[in-house]
Amino acid sequence: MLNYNEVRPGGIVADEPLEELVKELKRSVVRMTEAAGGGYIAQGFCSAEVMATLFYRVLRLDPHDSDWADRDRFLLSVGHYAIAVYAAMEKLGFFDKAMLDTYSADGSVIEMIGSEMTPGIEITGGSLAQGLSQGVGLAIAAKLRGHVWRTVVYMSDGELEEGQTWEAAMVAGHHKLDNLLVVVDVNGVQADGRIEDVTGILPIAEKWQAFGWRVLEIDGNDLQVVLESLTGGFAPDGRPTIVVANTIMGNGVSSLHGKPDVHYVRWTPEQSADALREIAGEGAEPV
Ligand SMILES: Cc1ncc(C[n+]2csc(CCOP(=O)(O)OP(=O)(O)O)c2C)c(N)n1
Repeated sequence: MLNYNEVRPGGIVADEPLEELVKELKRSVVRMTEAAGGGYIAQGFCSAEVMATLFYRVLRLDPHDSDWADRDRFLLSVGHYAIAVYAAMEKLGFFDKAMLDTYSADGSVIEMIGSEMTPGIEITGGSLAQGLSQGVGLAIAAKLRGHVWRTVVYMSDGELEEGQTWEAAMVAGHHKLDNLLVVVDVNGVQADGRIEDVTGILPIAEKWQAFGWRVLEIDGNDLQVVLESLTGGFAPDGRPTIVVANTIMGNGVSSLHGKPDVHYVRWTPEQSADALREIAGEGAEPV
């Protein structure tokens, strides 16, 4: 049996400390929202540790790689988290830094919701809960065709409220897709309020286990824990893996903490300047 963790070790910015890469990613998130006057800021910050780890330590995704057809497949199911993905992809050389300033602008290929128009984005993610089905298809295809690339699907707890997710989960367990890794961001809220007030999804781990998955439940904002979990993310025993990453909405930006209405944020230049100070370790402490 293949060990998919060994198939693609390391990342292409492996020499740069991950802590610094996380800060850089967050600064790029702020830059995008400064130009646009707002955006999915809280999501950019709650997912920063996971996205940095995936793009800089796990995925084989090099836009200059001549072996592009054999890249890992990263599927952003929850399309509005694209802000963090763009930040990571720019660093990897998918597009110029100046393009970050066009986030969500008319005609820009880095749209507010990730779509296949953007270099490196595999699927259009705006209609939520479709990414896992697509990922299952890609993982099955890799096995049928004898490819060693892996499929990683990033999704959110809001998508666990949708039926399509569970059909795909059942199929993945049935086919023992050990080349499939899902990370689900669990920040406890969706567009209409608290997840548990809209449609309860607890317990999460037990549901996936019942569908034949290996489940790792972690603090998704603890960089060391995230790194350990994701670099060993593929199960050695034939099961698909889901990493349940518990996160804090707007993590590290104190003006966003604990607010019920930060799904989409507009902010002032002063607020974004405050956020940059907090990233640099000045000002309020993260919760
Ligand atoms: C199929 C579908 N249903 C509903 C929506 C509307 N919608 C957009 S974002 C969102 C919240 C999703 O929850 P989550 O991604 O957990 O929110 P966040 O982490 O951003 O708080 C919803 C319901 C959608 N885009 N697609």
